Amino acid sequence: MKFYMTPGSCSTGIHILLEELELPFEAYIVNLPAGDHLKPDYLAINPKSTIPTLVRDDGSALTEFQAIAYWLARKYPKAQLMPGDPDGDARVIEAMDYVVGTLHGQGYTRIFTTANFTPNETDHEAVKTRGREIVAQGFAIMNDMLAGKDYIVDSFSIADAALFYVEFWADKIGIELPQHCRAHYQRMLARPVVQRVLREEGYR
Ligand SMILES: N[C@@H](CCC(=O)N[C@@H](CS)C(=O)NCC(=O)O)C(=O)O
Repeated sequence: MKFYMTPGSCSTGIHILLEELELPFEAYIVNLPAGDHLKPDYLAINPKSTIPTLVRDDGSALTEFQAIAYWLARKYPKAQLMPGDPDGDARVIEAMDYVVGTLHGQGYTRIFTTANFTPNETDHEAVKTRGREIVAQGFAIMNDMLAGKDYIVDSFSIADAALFYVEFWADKIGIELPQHCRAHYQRMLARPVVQRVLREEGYR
């Protein structure tokens, strides 16, 4: 498989899942600041110009974090990256979608790509502030979900890989994590695969 990724981005969550599954893959770094994702070669693979993209062994490209994570969990069920019962699986998808769609998609994007939300530079601070509010509310919700648990459901799942990358971003830009998210982040950092992935991405 070919994995298109950017170090320290949302693709880190998929990178963790690929390595948890011990799958062979070739990693291709897409340099977002340099605009690699907008070049014709990459658009031919993923016309949405986003990372992550996973090109499977049959040559087909899969995009969107949740779809890639779900496909990996279903395709390689032995690793139990989802509970495997309808209720448990729905809880995993519920949490993962909230993290990717809301914390990342509505919160962090306002902080990282502020200019996409307003043409007026004078509004930038207000957009960033709103982003931080959405992220803070998101972590408060995830914090309640984690109370009394090591992971989002009973054991490590694809949703934890999603939560990890937004916690990692919080760490990098100085957003304080609430208690259970902080413990979850530390628990994730203690996983050998997470340590290896961060090393490979140039962070350790
Ligand atoms: N909904 C997409 C969002 C992915 C996304 O926004 N990735 C960012 C990097 S973390 C990106 O590709 N940004 C470049 C762009 O949107 O053009 C997914 O779940 O994969």
